[in-house]
Amino acid sequence: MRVIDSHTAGEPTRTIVEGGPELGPGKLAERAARFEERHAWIRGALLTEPRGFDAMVGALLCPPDDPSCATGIVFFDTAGNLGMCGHGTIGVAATLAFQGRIAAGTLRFETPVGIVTVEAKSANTVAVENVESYRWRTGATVEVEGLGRVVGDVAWGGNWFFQCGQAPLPLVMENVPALTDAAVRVREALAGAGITGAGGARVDHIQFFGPPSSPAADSRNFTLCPGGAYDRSPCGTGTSARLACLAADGALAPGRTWVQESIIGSTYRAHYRAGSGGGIVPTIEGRAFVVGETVVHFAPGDPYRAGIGSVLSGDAGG
Ligand code: PYC
Repeated sequence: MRVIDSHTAGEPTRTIVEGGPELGPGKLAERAARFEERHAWIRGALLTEPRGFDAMVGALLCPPDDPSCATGIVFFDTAGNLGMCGHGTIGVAATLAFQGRIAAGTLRFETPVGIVTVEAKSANTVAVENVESYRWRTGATVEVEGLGRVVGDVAWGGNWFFQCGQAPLPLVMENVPALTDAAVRVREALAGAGITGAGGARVDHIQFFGPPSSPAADSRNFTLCPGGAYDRSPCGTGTSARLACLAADGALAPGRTWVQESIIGSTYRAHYRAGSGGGIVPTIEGRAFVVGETVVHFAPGDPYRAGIGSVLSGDAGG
């Protein structure tokens, strides 16, 4: 298998460019489900030690259902598939540009939750018009052990988010372990209280928001991803969900630029237009850089070929 690694605003994407699994026929969402069920070992093999680390997001390029799309993409992290991934989309666009497979201009990528439009402004700067995003629940309240009453909004931006404007601690790097611990407890409390996204979907991304460190930014965030790592980028789908909440509150006008800062200080520029389904259609712009190309080997005698702690099964040959 051959992968190309990139980072978008500090957050890594590992794109499988050769030798990925054959997912069979069906709609992209069905093929993505098959990837999650039958090829789970690939998540462990590519995204955990000894080859990876748990902040990595993988991207599997697949034939799109819609012929107007340049590619289909299944995003995944160590916990499972992601619906959409903003930083990953920017990373895939930079990767395809690096390979000379796309030129500057506008194209479409298909994801299991919808088609996104990608404008490659240069080799490294990419704007993504995301799927329609919306607030699902306002002022959801949970009792969280050690934190007390926590109030936030549940919103969709291509993944499900709980967004809390009162961070339990200042949003600085020294507090990442404590913020991670707090966010994990919020996520468990939400699940325990039956607070979900549409159709009972698990809210698997937790975000705390606070004031930015740069005067050029509007807000800073900390994002807990489903696999348990924090997002080094400002989180593209999370920023989309944030814009949906700001729009619903009348706090951000269509077309106005919102600069979202991550916990490491990297930024996305974002704006939105009205969607056709009552939500908003956000555009997120960020920068990605290719950092490496690797041929990955799976030696049959290697007990950790699917990653430390991963179960060898299916086509991993275990
Ligand atoms: O940028 O949308 C995103 C994202 C989701 C999980 C990690 N990054």
